[in-house]
This record gives sequence, structure tokens and C-alpha cells, in this order.
Amino acid sequence: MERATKKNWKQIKDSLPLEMTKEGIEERNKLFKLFDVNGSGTLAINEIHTGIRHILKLDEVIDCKPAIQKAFDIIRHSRASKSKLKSSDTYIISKEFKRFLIYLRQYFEYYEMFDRLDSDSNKKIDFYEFKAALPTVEKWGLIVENPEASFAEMDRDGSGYIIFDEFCTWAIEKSLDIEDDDDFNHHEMVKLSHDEMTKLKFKDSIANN
Ligand SMILES: [Ca+2]
Ligand SMILES: [Ca+2]
Repeated sequence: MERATKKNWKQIKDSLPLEMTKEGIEERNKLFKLFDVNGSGTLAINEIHTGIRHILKLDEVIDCKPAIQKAFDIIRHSRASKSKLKSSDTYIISKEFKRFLIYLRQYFEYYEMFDRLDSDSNKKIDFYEFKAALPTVEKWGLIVENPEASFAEMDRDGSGYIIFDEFCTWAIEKSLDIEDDDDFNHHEMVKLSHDEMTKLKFKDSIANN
């Protein structure tokens, strides 16, 4: 897969209807119905992948799956306890679609950052790629004084490279913000839900032990 260009990223972001205007709401409802091929009123992850590929045509410019998965999981795991749906329900409903698109937009941004750091496009950031990209990271709002320590902090499982999931955790903690982005920023919202999800994961791992 070719590396996405800046123009592609703009196309990706522009294709998500997020506006709170009447038109925005209509566009979202329309999109939900197009995604929901069998009219069940729910979207499973495979319907979302298909919709993004065939309706938004985003898969032509980038393999977005990791970002889609993150947004989808956050929606499921941040459901309020009074919600009819549980985190184990593997679909989202139309009421959740706007939040899903907002997270998707934010995770596309993290994926864009990840993609820029991953110079050989093997979906992993190694230490040399990270070190070479420090001027870029600085433009995103973080001065890395000790690259070895920062890399070790990011590499939570100690595998020697950074995968997208590890990068997201770090980018959220450090409030990284892409330099040539528009003003759209739901960073705080993403951070809140991410914290929530981390807690849930932690609870899960306790329960499993
Ligand atoms: Ca790499
Ligand atoms: Ca790792």
C-alpha cells in the first residue's frame, strides 16, 4: 500500500460528516443507512469496513483498519452503565454513530502521525525511525529530551518497536497535535474515553488472572 499523502489525509478527514448543522445530521443519518446494508439498525465492524471502502472510498488511499478498530472499541467500552448496550455487544447503533465518527477522525490523526514516523511502512516504529523523526514530533508539540527514555516509555511491552496501539497511548498522554491540522480537535474527549478504556482493560486483566 502506498503511503498516504497530505492530500489523501485531507480527503479522509473531509469525508467524515461531523457538523452539528441540519445538513450534517442529515448526512450522518444517510451515511449510517448506507453502511447498514441489511437495515438492522446496527453496524458491526465488517459493515463499517465495507462502508468505508465502498461508500467513502477511503481504503483506496490508506489501510485505515487500525484506526477504525480503535474508534469502534472506544465506543463499545465507554458505554454508560445505564445504556441498553453492553461493551460486549459487537455493534454500534445510530445514536453512537456521531461519536464514532469523531473518534475515527481523531484516530485517523494518530494514524497519520504513526505513518509519518514509520518511514519504511512496516507498521512498526523502531528506535532509529523515532530518533530521525524528533524534529517532526517537536512540531506536534513535544520536545523529546531523552529519546531512549521516551522510546522505552512508549514501548510498553518491551518488544523493541512501537505498534499503533502503543503509539496512541503515548500520543494521547503527551497531547500530540498534528501541526498542519485544522481546528477540529476532540482531543479531550478522546483522552477521557481512552482513560476509561485503559481502566476497563486493567479490570479485565485482573478478572482473568
Ligand atoms: Ca518501521
Ligand atoms: Ca512494543
